[in-house]
Amino acid sequence: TFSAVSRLANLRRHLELTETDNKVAQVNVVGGSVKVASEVSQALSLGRAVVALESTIISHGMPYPQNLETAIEVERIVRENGAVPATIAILDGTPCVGLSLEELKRLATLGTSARKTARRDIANVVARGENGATTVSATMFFAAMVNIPIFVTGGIGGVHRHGEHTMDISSDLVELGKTPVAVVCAGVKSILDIPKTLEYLETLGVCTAAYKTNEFPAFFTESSGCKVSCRVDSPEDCARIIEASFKLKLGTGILIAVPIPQEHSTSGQIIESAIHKAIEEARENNITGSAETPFLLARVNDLTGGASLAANIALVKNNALVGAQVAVALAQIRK
Ligand code: PSU
Ligand code: MN
Repeated sequence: TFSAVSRLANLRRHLELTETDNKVAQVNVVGGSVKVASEVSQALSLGRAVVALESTIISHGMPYPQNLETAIEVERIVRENGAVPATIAILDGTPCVGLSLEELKRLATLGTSARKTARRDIANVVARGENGATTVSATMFFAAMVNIPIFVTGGIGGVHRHGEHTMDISSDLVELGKTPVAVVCAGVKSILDIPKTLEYLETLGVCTAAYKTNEFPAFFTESSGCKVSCRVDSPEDCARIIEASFKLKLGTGILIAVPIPQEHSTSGQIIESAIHKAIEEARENNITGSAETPFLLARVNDLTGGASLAANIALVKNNALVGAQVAVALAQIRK
């Protein structure tokens, strides 16, 4: 009976997925509905672990060819740890969940000529049949649409420094406030205002957990000096919180912040001064809005002679490992 019940539950999930697809088709999305790779839809219908991955990190977050190498490597790590990877992007106007190697290559070589697509850009990119690399907010939107509960990235957007004047607050935070997906990241970069980012997440009701630490990590370094209210110490710990949040239909996302592995965090001080310089340059050149984050990432990488890129790659891979373990633990609970 137990397996019959779980088969029924899986069938229900499958039906929900099909229904979602129909709904998309009904609203007449130009270029058809959301395309879900068969490996991904099969895993979802069987209740197996799936990990969503974003694509702005490929197009705008890293240079070619390291972006492609990292994307492939991250998918491999997810697989090696028992989950199915689903990289999300909009290709020729069609939102795709799960990309082929060819599609990953296309996105990696398009680089910044793919449009950086946050939630506000989705309709525009789809209607025009463009190529859109999805940020955390847009990736969460599509992951939730097809019932993928876990999503791995490097860093999320946050409240920018002086955000209280510029109102530059990433839509990633707002999405976390209203979309039930658990996001595994390495915290937020100190190009942003970390204390204000945490305040804003609290306001939005987002459970912000730190993995095996009491402090929120600062992307390139293990700690930010900011304490979190939730510490998690294992993938199972994370999975139980995610399941509780989903069962209660809280509706919010969950942030799981995993510190960069210690052996890669040594260059933190050098990176910090590069960040200060890059922020000054952005101000001098009047670079604001959605162009700011990609500009800062590229400048910090130049100024550190590639050290920040190496750290970025290391932490993304570590997040993929943890995210896959959490996805597997969650699938186990739901069986
Ligand atoms: N932080 C990184 N690397 C990235 C990004 C942020 O360390 O690639 C990308 C993510 O896609 C994130 C987006 O969702 O930048 C946030 O952009 P903005 O600050 O414009 O909201
Ligand atoms: Mn912004």
